[in-house]
Amino acid sequence: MATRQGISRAAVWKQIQSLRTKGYEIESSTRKGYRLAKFHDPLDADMICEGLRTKWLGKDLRCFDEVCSTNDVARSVARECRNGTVILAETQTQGRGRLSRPWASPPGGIWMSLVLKPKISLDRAYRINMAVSVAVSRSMCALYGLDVGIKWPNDLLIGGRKVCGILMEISAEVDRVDWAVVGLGINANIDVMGFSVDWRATSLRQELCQDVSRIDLIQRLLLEIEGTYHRMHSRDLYEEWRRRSVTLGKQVRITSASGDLSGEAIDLAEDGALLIRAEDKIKRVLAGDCIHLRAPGEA
Ligand code: BT5
Repeated sequence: MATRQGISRAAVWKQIQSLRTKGYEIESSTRKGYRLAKFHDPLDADMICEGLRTKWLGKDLRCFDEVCSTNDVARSVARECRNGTVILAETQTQGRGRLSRPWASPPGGIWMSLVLKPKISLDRAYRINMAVSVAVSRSMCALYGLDVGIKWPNDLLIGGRKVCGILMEISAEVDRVDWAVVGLGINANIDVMGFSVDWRATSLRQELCQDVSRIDLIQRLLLEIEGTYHRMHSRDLYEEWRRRSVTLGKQVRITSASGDLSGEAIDLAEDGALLIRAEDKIKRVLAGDCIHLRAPGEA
């Protein structure tokens, strides 16, 4: 190794030590050299930035070992940081979903928040959610050939199980958005066996029976999000979002502040609303929790 690199054996050893401190398990054997013992995929900002092909998203990218919530870290810097700043953490002690529900964030996942500063009014902000969910679905399909559907309003499912949740938090003036923090929780290389069965969760590890490179996935995600973000107001993006929906056509129950509503999800409107046929009336729902009900006979 030393000869090939044209450096001393001591220099090789020093590099190996530095990789070990980053968590790589490297075996050494006299005369044979070194061997990577186990696939390891650290969240390393330099490694992510090296192959990142975006123009602005992730140009300021900060990785932490442990935080309360990457959304909290992102919110605390949102005002002064540049558009497209990305916060990542190996684990979160208080990861959260909507309505402050807990979000399990063990090591191996991708717990990531983006600070975005779009020049849009608050009533167009749902388009950010659309852009991000389409980008996640596309990335996973392109990298792993997985069919990842969008469950209204903010989940990504594989075979009916949740692989990713999105939490968007916004600060706005009357007429414009100051910043939006978009938190993505992606179950990448984690075991979901210990999660409550009611969550109907899955992970990329579970679906693919192997671990993925989080670095490749993060780079791909950021590139796709930058692309869909620029097209967020296009008809095109809305149509793709609608096409990737797994809620359309399903019997659903929506729980929201205004009560429960059950019926058939018959359409998704351009403003992000879900249209439900219930008792022969069409109702529009803009926000709420959605449960896909199983049709009789469905597994
Ligand atoms: C969401 O909320 O799906 C949004 C989750 C966003 C998490 C990211 S991680 C990075 C950033 N920092 C944060 O603190 N948050 C964001 P919601 O639709 O409310 O779903 C929450 C529900 O999903 C919980 O009540 C559980 O039922 C379930 N759940 C919790 N952890 C899960 C996990 N890892 N995978 C799948 N389901 C989970």
